[in-house]
Amino acid sequence: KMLSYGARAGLPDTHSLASQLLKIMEEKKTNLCVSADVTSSVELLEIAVMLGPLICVLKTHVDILEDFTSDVVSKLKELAIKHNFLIFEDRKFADIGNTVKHQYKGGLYQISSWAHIINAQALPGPGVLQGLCAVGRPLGHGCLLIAQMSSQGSLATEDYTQAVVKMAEDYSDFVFGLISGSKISEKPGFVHMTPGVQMQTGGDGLGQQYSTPEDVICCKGSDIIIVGRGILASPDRLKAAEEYRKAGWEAYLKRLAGQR
Ligand code: UP6
Repeated sequence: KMLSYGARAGLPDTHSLASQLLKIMEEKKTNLCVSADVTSSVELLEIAVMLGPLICVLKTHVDILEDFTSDVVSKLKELAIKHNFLIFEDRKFADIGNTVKHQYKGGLYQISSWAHIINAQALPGPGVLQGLCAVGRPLGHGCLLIAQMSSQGSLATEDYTQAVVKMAEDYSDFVFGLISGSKISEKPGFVHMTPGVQMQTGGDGLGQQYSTPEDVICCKGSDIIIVGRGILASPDRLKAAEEYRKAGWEAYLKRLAGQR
């Protein structure tokens, strides 16, 4: 039997950040993460203001901002509190523990001071998590391990993916879920987040491959849809985001009802 987001939030071995996220999803009736892939800070904040009420997570790539300042991320933090969403910096850490520790805590972006969620490639082995955990765990932050990618020809296949799931489960004091195309861990507290989502299947000419919200949530059993250009490229971003929220939520209800 499939458990609701709310029920999974209350399981004893669910990571506290996963609990917080699952509760937000249940409360706001949303499994939508918007990928705010823009190069201007004003536009990033506009997205957070406008779409904040509709999302559970705001995903950023702060290193593509042309005008990054610490002020932008403090405003983002305020908006996250106001609208009750989490901030996910999609940094995809992929180096030895000592290096990622510095990349997470320091430099220009000081990611650990504002992002609730980060992610990492498993390729370097557990050291990448040990380094990130040393910085993020005392702050109550959490990490998603990348078990699969949405891009064509991804080398993260079968055995690799299985090894990532094991690594994630072994480090569940800091890792609270996975980036994947479908539900691949049986741990009920784990959150699966899936990028490469649009209303129509297809691609972008640079290797991206799209699945629909219905397929990702209802058929593949993932928990959260990550949508960038499906919303950002729309002339009416608010309307588009509401369509994705609704599609994602209805797919979840359909799966809960066991229609598939
Ligand atoms: N992303 C993927 N695929 C992955 C991992 N991450 O697309 O396997 C990220 C991209 C981008 C977003 O870096 O920020 O998700 C997808 O954007 P899109 O919806 O505009 O294609």
